[in-house]
Amino acid sequence: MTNPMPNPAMDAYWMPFTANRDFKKSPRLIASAQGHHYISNEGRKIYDGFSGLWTSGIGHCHPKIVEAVQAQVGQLDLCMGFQLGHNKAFELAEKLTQLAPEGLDHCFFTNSGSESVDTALKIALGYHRARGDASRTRLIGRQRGYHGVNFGGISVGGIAPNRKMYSANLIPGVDHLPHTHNLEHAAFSHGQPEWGGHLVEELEAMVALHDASTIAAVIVEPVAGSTGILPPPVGYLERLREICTKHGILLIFDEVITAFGRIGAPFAAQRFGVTPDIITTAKGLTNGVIPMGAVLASNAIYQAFMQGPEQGIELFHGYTYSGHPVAAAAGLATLEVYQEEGSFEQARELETMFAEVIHQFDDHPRVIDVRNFGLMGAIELAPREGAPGARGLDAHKHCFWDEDLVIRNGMDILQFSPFLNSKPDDIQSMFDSVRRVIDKIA
Ligand code: PXG
Ligand code: PLP
Repeated sequence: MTNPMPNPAMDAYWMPFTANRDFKKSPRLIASAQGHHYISNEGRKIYDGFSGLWTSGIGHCHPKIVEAVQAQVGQLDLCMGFQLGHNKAFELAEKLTQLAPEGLDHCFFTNSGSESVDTALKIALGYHRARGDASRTRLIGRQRGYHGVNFGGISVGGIAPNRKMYSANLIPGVDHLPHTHNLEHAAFSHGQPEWGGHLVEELEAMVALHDASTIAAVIVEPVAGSTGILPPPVGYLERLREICTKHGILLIFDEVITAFGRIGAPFAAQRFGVTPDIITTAKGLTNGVIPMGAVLASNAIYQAFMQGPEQGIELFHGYTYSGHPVAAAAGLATLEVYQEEGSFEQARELETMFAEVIHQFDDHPRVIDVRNFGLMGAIELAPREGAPGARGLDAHKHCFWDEDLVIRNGMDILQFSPFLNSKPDDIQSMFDSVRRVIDKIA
């Protein structure tokens, strides 16, 4: 135990995606972090089973990233990013496109996954228009998809509570493919389910209904994350690529979670051998240290915009902090560490052990499904009668208070995002803790 840090006044801060009133009664506050642990305000050392929020795959306060950020902030804190630039943003774009699947040669910087998604949707719409194909305006997402919280992202997203307050104001002309989760046919699948590949054919039905000439893009998470880990059924992504190519529809992979080693490769696109036209990223780009996102686009897309008078702005879009120097420095240091430490390979090696340990819950009486891919895993608990989500939140709280462990719950789905460089023993003891907790909570 280290010295306790007093808790602050709680009232003013409106917390994101949090039960504010419940939280403030018994706050779970973090004072510092190092490597694989948090230190709570009361001085407990707590294992982080979620790598931040899918963000910090190589651990907290990695010395190389900390040093790069400290040096940068004293050298160039900010430079105007519109009509002015600085080396590190260009260097990071180069490095990132080298890491990306072949053909994704251009990089637009944002500050978050939500901004990456809205940027990608705008680029997709703009691309068709720039090519004189302006009737391609329809966007297709997927049920249960999470694409951040901005208006574009919630429109193509498929999570009801994120949408319902704004249902009259979502962007028009959006359809949703069916999600791929099925307890009857695919519960307890190890990795990619055998069942469900046929669901992608719904896209052909949408093309038949609307005509391909009206459809701009399809956006999916290669492995759906936030909704509770839904790996793509065998053959699904390959067929999705085929249908999109056949009909001139752009394919966007939202890789905010799946990029940077989370599934044992730089990008999910490479792991699955399916190359989209656009990839959105954030989170692991800087190991979560400084907010930053990036949209990677194919050369064909970039070139479609590079027309007209050379002094004209080609894309009327950008954020004050696009390519921020401190974020870029963090990104460069992070990519270097991934390479030096072999983080993506480390993750790939851990995934078999992770799968074995998480599937030890398959026969637990309170568990209705266990899903995994790479270092993404979910244990779905049976909901309590009349109180959906209560059992999951209880599990999160008991892990925190009784087991010194942070896990995440989305309703009754417990989610795990272990560090890329986890020690196998730590993964085992995390699940020992989880078992004690779900054995004892009602
Ligand atoms: N797209 C995807 C696929 C994401 O997972 C976003 C966009 C939005 O990123 P920002 O940086 O705007 O939050 C995300 C973010 C969870 C959880 O519990 C997942 C996310 C965010 C918060 C919680 O799984 N993903
Ligand atoms: N609102 C106002 C009044 C602004 O001036 C700006 C940017 O200049 C924004 C919103 C957008 O902010 P950001 O570029 O950080 O997304």
